[in-house]
Amino acid sequence: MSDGVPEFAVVGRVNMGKSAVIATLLEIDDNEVLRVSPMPGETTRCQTHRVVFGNKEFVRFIDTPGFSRPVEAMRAIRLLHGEGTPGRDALRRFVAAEGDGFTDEKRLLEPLLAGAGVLYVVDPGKPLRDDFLAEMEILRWTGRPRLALMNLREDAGGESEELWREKLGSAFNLVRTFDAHRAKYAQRLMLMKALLEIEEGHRPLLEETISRIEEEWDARRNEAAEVVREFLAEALELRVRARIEEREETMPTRRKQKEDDLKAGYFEQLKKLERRCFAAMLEIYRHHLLKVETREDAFEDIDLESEEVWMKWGLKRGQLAIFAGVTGAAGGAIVDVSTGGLTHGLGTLLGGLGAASAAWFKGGMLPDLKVDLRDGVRFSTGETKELVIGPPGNLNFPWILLDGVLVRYGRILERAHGRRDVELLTAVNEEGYTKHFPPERRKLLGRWFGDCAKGSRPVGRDVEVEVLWALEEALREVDSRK
Ligand SMILES: Nc1nc2c(ncn2[C@@H]2O[C@H](COP(=O)(O)OP(=O)(O)OP(=O)(O)O)[C@@H](O)[C@H]2O)c(=O)[nH]1
Ligand SMILES: [Mg+2]
Repeated sequence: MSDGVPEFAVVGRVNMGKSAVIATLLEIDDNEVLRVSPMPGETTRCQTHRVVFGNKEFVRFIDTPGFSRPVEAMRAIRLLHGEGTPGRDALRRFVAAEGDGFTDEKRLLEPLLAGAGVLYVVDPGKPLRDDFLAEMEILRWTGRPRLALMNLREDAGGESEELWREKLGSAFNLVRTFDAHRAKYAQRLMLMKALLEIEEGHRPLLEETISRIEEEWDARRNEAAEVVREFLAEALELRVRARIEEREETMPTRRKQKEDDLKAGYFEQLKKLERRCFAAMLEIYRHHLLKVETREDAFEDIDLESEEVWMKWGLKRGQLAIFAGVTGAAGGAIVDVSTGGLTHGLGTLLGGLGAASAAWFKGGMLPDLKVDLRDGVRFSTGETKELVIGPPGNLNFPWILLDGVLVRYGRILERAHGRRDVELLTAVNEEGYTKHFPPERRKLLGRWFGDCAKGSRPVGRDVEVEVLWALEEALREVDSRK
């Protein structure tokens, strides 16, 4: 550590999840960069992973090969040392000795002898045997600050966990739990803070690391909010047009065909916008193994009265309570017939909502949810006969879009980078978030949705910033609720 950058060597038995811990902590989901694998003995050499902000290096984590013969190694070191407790000198001689076969142990001890702190990873689901005690003993002899991490697996627990905690408590400065497959931002931050506790000598740099991590997390949320805002605006402004000839217009089947094609085209575009939004979010949060669902059929039939369709959207029907919340927000918003030819879109509905929401409150019944897309299909009044399809006339539509995004945002934040399985970014019948929005936010967004849907997204910077903040706040809530 001659250059003053704090180092921590992640050590432990083979296959304990050492590499997975680093991968999750540093958000590395690429096996080419950091190999996590069910094959024991996967990491055979020390590999350094650096935390860098700007051009400055803040802290290093060294992935090491696991202990493979700890009991024998302990004996060999004792033998080298003779009477009393071995220390760094004995360990140095052990590492320098040749021909005794303790390749893994020597490699993992090297960074510790060079001054790295110890991050000892165990799987508390494993029985605590003598060989683990030998590992702890050898690590104690290094005299380096030591943090033990219990990499709790989903199915772990029980007595052995308590036993582990007790033993680790006496041999380490600090014991923490950390599930490499499920740890989220809060746990990662906790782990960084734990390093600060054991490595007092590097306090300023580690404190700066923590605040950089926090700042970056906020910056990402801000960026994500912007992605969401642009997605919602584009989705609500989306219009798909097709020309229709006079004779087609008079033939019901032809006309129907035209409308159906238009509808399909509209949803195709909507899907594209949605996919782009999720892809951008995955990039912001550095995920490559989470894949945007193709949702081939998700939009096809948008009859929101069917439970099945709700499930397809990944949302619970309870979502709909939001309906009541937006009333009065955009009173009187009416689509200009001469511009888009859209006479019965979302904008119009926003104006005449009082009675419906009152009924919703009183009777606890569901408001009329049917999205009749044909409401949006109208002849434009210009020279060319044109069919235009715009956002579904249902007032819930933007809220459903937003909930779909928020639920998936939650799923993105939940995914640990230490996992190596490919996963689809889906939502499975989840509670949404928008119905818990405070009235002010609903009102602000409701009005903005209405404007966007009318095709008159506010140009003022103030509104855009307010909307961004509102969305950021919503994302923050997802982060703290998950
Ligand atoms: N379920 C679950 N599996 C985990 C967890 N951590 C690691 N694993 C799995 O355990 C296996 C070993 O993980 P690695 O991170 O490669 O373990 P390692 O300690 O680096 O192993 P070596 O490099 O071989 O010493 C992989 O299949 C991981 O996916 C966890 O928290 N939960
Ligand atoms: Mg490894």
